[in-house]
Amino acid sequence: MQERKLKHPALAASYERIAKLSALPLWEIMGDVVGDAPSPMGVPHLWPYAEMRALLMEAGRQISAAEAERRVLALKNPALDRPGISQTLFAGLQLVMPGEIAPAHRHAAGALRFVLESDGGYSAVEGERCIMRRGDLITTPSWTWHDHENTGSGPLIWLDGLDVPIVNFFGARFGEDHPGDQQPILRPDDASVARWGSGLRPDGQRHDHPWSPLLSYPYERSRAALMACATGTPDPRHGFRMVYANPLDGGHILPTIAAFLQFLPAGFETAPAGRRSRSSSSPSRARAWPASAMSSWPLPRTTSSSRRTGARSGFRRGAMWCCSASPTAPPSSAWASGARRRPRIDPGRKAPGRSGRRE
Ligand code: 1HN
Repeated sequence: MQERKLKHPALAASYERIAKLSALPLWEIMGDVVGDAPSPMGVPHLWPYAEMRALLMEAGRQISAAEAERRVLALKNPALDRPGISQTLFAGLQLVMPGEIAPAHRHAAGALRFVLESDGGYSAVEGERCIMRRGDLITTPSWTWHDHENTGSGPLIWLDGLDVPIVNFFGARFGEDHPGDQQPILRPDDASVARWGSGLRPDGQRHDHPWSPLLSYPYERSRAALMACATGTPDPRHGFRMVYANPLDGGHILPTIAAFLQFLPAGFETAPAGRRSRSSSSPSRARAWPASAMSSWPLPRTTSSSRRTGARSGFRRGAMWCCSASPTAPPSSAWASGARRRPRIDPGRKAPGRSGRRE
């Protein structure tokens, strides 16, 4: 109160007494409380994949997945004082080397994985392996057991997106380790895709959760859908964009995180985000895009950069990014900070039907 210019300086003495009771006169600070425009604290930023990947691979030589628990390079928005690409969204690049397991745990934070490199591997979520192929989107809803394994011969790398900042804002940071390095597998691989991902649903089965029952959105299908729908004039700001949807209600994949698959044809330049289409009159944006501009695959992007120029950026491709919506309910059990991990390796334990793992 003291530093700011008061609207009613004559009331300063009262303000002092109000402050002594740890209270504030709202009429002096109304603009700060309700504001007249959104004021995100993050700034647009680009993390170059080639350089990030080199450091991730270096970490792969320095620390094992088991030792790290999660070998993740967490992205930090330069304008924020903690990990997170925005006020509401954590993102990181995760590496699992051939034969490695990232051990099973669960936590209040929900997650998505967008697979960048895979030669074989999966993320097991609540008793089901979601096979990780390049471009696949996999979710880990709040409080579901999850562990990852690289069953291939090359690095397994993906982009993690978590609602950690939202969960922490609500003081709901819970987590728990599974007693084994891997959880028991209860259903066939990619069971959620068979059960919920074909326009049918298992008759008589309910899905009483605030997230999509689909845990995996295989890229082969998503890309085919996007390309089939990418006809006519692209949206001036988003290009051709589709929402990863909950097949039951059309909602987003998770209560706190939405995901989109976006295609910007070669040469297409987006109009500034957040502004109404001044640009829709631009001839370059008003035209339909030929099939020849529709090759290549969408890549993930996590910045809020207003300019995405496929042709100039060198990857004539689309983009995917994520945003946060509303919070999830906190789970029931706690993951005490500090001394918490189970004994790391249980040598007597083996996952069913698997061998040759390095640990
Ligand atoms: C986590 O559990 C994973 O399970 C990845 O793969 C990133 C970032 C913050 C907190 C927990 C994972 C994470 C994380």
